[in-house]
Amino acid sequence: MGLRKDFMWGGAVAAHQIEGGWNEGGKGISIADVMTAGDNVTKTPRRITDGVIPGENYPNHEASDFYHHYKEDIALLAEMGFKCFRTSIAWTRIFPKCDEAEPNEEGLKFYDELFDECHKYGIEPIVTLSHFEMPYYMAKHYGGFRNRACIDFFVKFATVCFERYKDKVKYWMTFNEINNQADPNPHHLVQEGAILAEEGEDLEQVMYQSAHYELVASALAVKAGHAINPDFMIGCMIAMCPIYPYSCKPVDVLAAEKFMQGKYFFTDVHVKGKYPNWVMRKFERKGYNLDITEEDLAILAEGTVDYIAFSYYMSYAVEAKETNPHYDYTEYDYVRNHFLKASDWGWQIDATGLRYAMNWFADRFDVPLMIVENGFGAYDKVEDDGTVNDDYRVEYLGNHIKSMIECVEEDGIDLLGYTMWAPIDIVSASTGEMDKRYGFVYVDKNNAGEGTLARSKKKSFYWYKEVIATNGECLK
Ligand code: BGP
Repeated sequence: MGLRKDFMWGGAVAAHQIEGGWNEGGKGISIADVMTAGDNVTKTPRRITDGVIPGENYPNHEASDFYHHYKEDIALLAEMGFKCFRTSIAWTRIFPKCDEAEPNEEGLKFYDELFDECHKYGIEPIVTLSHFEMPYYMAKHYGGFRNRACIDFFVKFATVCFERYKDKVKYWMTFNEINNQADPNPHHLVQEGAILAEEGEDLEQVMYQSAHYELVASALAVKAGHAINPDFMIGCMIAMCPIYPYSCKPVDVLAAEKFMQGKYFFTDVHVKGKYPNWVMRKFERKGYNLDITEEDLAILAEGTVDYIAFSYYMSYAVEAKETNPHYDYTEYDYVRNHFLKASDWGWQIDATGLRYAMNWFADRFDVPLMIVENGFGAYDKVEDDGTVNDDYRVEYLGNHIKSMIECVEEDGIDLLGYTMWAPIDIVSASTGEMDKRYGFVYVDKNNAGEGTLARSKKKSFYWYKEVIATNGECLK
């Protein structure tokens, strides 16, 4: 009973949200570097600009300045007893444009030093290859992943990383939250790597085509990685927000199931190596003529992943609509679940949903799971004495970790680790805010970019240290 002795406790971040140093060390511009800051209070969304425009506020340019603070930050994680640390390799540090013949040595060296710093404390680095930070040049010049040419750029980037870090990194993920684009809105399409659709194009069709190329790129990377080091564990990374039926009316139950299929078929392709039948039927019904070759399908079958990594923040609910006879998930709107409270950003808090989601995965896929994101974005208040009493964060994380432990103890689910999001305050991916804070470590910087960048420990810092030290037993 209990979690395995070598359970990987840790935290997760992404390069573009924490590093800063956007134009240092030979780094190229990524798509995150052309996204402005949004604001939850005024409901201002992030904008994607045409290149870097002087005078705009681009929060990822400096972010939490981990590029210059990483030694101090890793020491803080070590003090909490971290066993692992998940981050991404900024693609544009390695290939600033995407199509260069040779990688940028200075970028490779930065991650050598970062991974060495982790190992110094016995912290295992866990690496995402593509986390919402595709080269901007690739988006502009090639059209991002809607262009088959980008498969080769990704596989080359992945291969360079696998070869360089084969003795320093064992756990990898290919594309972060690849299934976010299943909601084919422009923001997600840009983050996942298909640059904006042209006027009049069918967004959903663009999404399926670029998602297919990403899935092929992922499968090729898995094959390349296993050839370089057979001990590598290479996973997919899925954004898991379970979708509940709004009522027990059979049509609502079916609507929720069809919605789950629509959002999570990416997992079928990654783990089982093939598309479910409904996907092909849908392409026929919608008249989508996609570039999916027999060779691609063979690659998908060969490049299956070793584990499922997933993020979990919230759950949704959906109600059937008479106007949607095909139960097409893109035509539904989420409905409010009145049994749940929500964060200040409207994310519905549901620790039980984590157990539901893990059982859903475990029933369908015979590979281990890893929770690689789970956290509570909140406004923190710094008291006069400098402390941050973030009991709400402890409550959120504690309830989710308890649910996770039940999955292992009662449901027998094979779980490799838990990396909460995000141990140090960083820039929010969806809103570009600094004030949407997740950390155990406070970073003195606000939405306008003002602050000293000084780090300080919140109350939750000491709580998580105890959770790790007792392997979760202190929560029982
Ligand atoms: C996931 C992303 C992360 C992260 C997290 C929290 O979707 O993988 O990059 O940011 O969500 O979201 P946000 O930062 O928008 O609060």
